[in-house]
Amino acid sequence: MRIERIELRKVALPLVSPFTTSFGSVTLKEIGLVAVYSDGVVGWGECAALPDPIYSPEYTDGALAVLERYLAPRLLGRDVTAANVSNLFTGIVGHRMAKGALEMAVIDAELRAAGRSFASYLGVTRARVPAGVSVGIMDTIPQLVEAVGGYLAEGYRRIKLKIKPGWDLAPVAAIREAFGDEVPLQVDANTAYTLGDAAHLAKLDRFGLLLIEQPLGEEDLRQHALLARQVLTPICLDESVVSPEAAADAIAMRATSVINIKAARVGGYLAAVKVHDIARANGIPVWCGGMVETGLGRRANAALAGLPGFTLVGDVSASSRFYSQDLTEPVEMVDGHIAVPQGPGIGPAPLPDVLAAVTMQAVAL
Ligand code: NPG
Repeated sequence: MRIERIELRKVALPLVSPFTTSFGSVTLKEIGLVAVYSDGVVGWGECAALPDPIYSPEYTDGALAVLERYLAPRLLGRDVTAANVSNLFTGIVGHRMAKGALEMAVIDAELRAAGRSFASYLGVTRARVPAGVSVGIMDTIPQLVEAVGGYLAEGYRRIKLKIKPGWDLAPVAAIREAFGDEVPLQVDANTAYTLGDAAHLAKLDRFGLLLIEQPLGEEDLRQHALLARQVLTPICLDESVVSPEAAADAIAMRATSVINIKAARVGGYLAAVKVHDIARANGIPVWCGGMVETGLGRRANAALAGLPGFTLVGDVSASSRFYSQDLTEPVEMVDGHIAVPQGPGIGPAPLPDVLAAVTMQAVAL
């Protein structure tokens, strides 16, 4: 399809409550949006980067600048297919979230034009995926217990607790005590520890957690492999797995026995499928991570999570987990599950009124 026009927008959506991780709090999600115009259809892509470079080097304004100056010009006026978009970015180093957003918009446009769903494009036949929720660091343990109780009552099938030094053993113990050992529970440190904390992290073993996510630094693959020998709980990498190649290395080094797949982090949904395939071929279970996406990325994630290697419950939640007003029709949780969208494209487009109200800046190329 010929790419006639590309629009880049920055939108800002307030979160229902601050979301705090070991690297800071997010209260307002500033999101880069890409709209690709071709043959009478519009394809939408969402850039999952955060407003600040605290999770990865990318951030919303930086991603939009790279999209405008380097990535969009490579597609404009050309005939492209979703499958060859990433080849057109050859020579532009890094900026995977920006690249993934533009590729997502082309996938959406291509599928809308063909009247085909993203699930069918991925070969996904599951109609729904179980919903999991990521619970941020709170001021007090009673607050955390109340929040987790609320999510369990809503029907979430798995709880992930954010941890950091000083907020780890006690909150996990409190959740086990309040809700029992049967609740599928895991923790996410977002790189907050060092290998010197191995003995401390091993104290989490007694809680029967599904996994400890990204305890050490993004570049500490070798140290994760050493840590994995000192704790019984499976180690799961997130930040470290920035590409299919990084996934293959981490697996080969035994630095990880589970992988959190976030399409944005690895450069888009097609690279995410590659990570899935590598993990599956090596017997490594995967689950779908989230980046506080709007309905656009949230529905795309639900489809991705339908692939057969996604055997663990992901951070695939309802829009209401983060947004009182989503950009699209809200993603609903029914019976603890999120539907895999079956309509054309990645899912419903942004609601025009909402889009207009939350757009902070826009540029048309
Ligand atoms: O459900 O969308 C979601 C958020 C899940 O905890 C989540 N994401 O490190 O996995 C993470 C974390 C995150 C959130 C990372 C915001 C970066 C920013």
